[in-house]
Amino acid sequence: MKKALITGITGQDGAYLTELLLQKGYEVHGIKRRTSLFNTDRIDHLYQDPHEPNVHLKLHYGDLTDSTNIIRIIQEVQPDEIYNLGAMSHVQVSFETPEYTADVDGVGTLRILEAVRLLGLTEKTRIYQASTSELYGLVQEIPQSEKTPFYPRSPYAVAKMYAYWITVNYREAYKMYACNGILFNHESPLRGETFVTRKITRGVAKIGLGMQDKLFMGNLDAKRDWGHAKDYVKAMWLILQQDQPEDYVIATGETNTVRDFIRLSFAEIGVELEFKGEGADEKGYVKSASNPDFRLTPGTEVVAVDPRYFRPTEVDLLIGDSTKSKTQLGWKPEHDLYSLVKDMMAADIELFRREKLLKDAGYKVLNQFE
Ligand code: NDP
Ligand code: GDR
Repeated sequence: MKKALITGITGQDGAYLTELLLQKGYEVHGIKRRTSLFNTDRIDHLYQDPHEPNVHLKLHYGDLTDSTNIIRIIQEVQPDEIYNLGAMSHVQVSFETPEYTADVDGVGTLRILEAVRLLGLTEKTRIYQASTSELYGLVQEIPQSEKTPFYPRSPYAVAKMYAYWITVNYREAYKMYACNGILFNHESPLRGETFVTRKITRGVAKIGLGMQDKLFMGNLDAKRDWGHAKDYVKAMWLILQQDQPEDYVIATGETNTVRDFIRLSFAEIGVELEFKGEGADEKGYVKSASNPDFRLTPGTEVVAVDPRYFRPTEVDLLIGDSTKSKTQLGWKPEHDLYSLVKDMMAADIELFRREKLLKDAGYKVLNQFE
């Protein structure tokens, strides 16, 4: 039975990857951080009571800033594959916490590679590094491929650039099977609530159900190549199953604006939007509403721009060329933007329908201070 170790197992990708690897018969080990409240919601359905026999999912407390912890866990687990998904992954937050981001996202990767080397596991353990389309930053070329030069535009991207190159360097210096998956944005119903897609689908579901008035957004012109996380974790696994370690771009090859994503999300509740104004003054209004389950009046303002969400330096346009992964890995996404939006909207409508039902029935959120 193969053993995999996943850093960032409690995140969006960690959860889907765990599901995939368990299905493939792996013993999966994950590193989770100690938090004051439970942080394992996304993998609770996969959790196995450690008192039961044949437990295939095991969690270890740890942190990418703690070398000795990383070394000990890798020594204990002796993994065949490590998926380094742990990161402070929010681009805007990285402007607020640049040093911490460099430590976790940059040096954290070095800690993993160095632990594998120190423990004499260079021939046994294959390493996947969660690299990102944010490396491309300021547009140098479109579409962006493995050969496109990098121009990172945030502390997050700069930290990930270190991680990218240290992975390449350890591969070349110590003949390690260490690879970068340069993944473009990928989303799902498990996406963190402050990333743009999930913020939109949650907001639109709540607006439709009469639980929120308006969405306050940042740059509506930003263009992203959005895929589904379920498809992208399959690529991570494929990258570690090849004869030779190489780096791969994983993307859909389609790009859309944030405004397009908002439009498509509102369309899921039967609302057609019209946008008026420009930049910080742009607003979105209900043009027509056709679904009687979601009552919205034409003319209502439901989207406004709040410059608070603008970034000091923005990545304007991402669109990936994943020809290499299609031909070499045989990877192909099953979802397109429409099915992604559908999946996310259905999940958030369900989530807030339940919340509304409880509220309407007189249940309040439990608050021990009341
Ligand atoms: P999430 O933000 O959903 O998950 C990040 C994970 O990292 C969480 O499990 C988090 O733990 C953990 N983590 C954060 N800080 C530390 C730390 N100091 N030590 C150990 N673990 C830590 O990210 P995604 O699942 O979306 O992304 C996975 C990886 O892929 C990340 O590295 C991200 O940068 C990268 N990536 C993501 C893309 C995307 O579009 N989703 C695209 C390209 C790359 P906790 O739950 O406790 O916060
Ligand atoms: P990104 O994702 O920065 O691409 O990083 P995010 O969803 O945060 O932003 C995408 C684009 O939308 C614009 N935007 C807003 N973003 C947020 N979060 N909130 C808003 O209100 C808003 N309004 C407009 C942003 O300016 C940006 O242009 C994600 C992360 O998962 C990274 O970890 C990963 O490496 C990259 O994707 C690929």
